[in-house]
Amino acid sequence: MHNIYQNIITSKAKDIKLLAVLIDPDKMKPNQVSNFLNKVHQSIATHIFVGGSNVDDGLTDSLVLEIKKHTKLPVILFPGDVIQITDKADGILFLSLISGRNPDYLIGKQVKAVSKLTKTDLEIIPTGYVLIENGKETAVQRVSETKPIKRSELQLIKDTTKAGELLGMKLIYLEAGSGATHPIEPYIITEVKQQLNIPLIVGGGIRTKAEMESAYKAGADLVVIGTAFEKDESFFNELKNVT
Ligand code: 1GP
Repeated sequence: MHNIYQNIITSKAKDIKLLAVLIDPDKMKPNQVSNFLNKVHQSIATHIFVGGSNVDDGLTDSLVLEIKKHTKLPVILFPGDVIQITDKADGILFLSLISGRNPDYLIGKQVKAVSKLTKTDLEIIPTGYVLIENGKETAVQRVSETKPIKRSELQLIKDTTKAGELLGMKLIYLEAGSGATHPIEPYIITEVKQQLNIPLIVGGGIRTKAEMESAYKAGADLVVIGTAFEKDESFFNELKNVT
């Protein structure tokens, strides 16, 4: 029995902020995992997300197996495609790209995933995935062939995230895209947060502790950071767990 979602809900209720470190199987080799996770464990990170937009078949499975050997943190798949599903993880964000209008990423890939998912013990967490433009084309945009919502379309962003909640999704993920030039603006996070009851994940382009904290302050319950750690592992020093 997993309790990943319940723990997120409990943390939200207690206003304990969560941090997921995103590992892209395309960018990390199994022999780098142990060293990387040592740094993760000294930081305030609470979750490991694993996923990417362009990952070859089989890579995720072997990488997650290695990650699980070295951590007790929950390992959650954040898959860009059905081939990234592996039973070696603890859970999966079962994403629907609700900001886009590509039926494949709204429901098609989810249907294809079912035969794999039902053979696993993964905790499946339905997640409304909302891509917001950040000034340059991101991998999600390219791969999914969808348009992000413009930052200026605040009402559309709010209505899209609320529609996800009303459809029964358990999390909303506000995404600027991996390596985004700038993170989602705090006022957007706040506006979205104010009308949501479910937990809010924010990621994409967060490179400093200040940006992370401003996302939390604006209302993010869980922040996701990938590129900043890939580029410079000393960033973990800024996020040391001092307790
Ligand atoms: C990408 O939100 C995640 O899907 C993390 O983005 O790699 O820019 O931290 P970064």
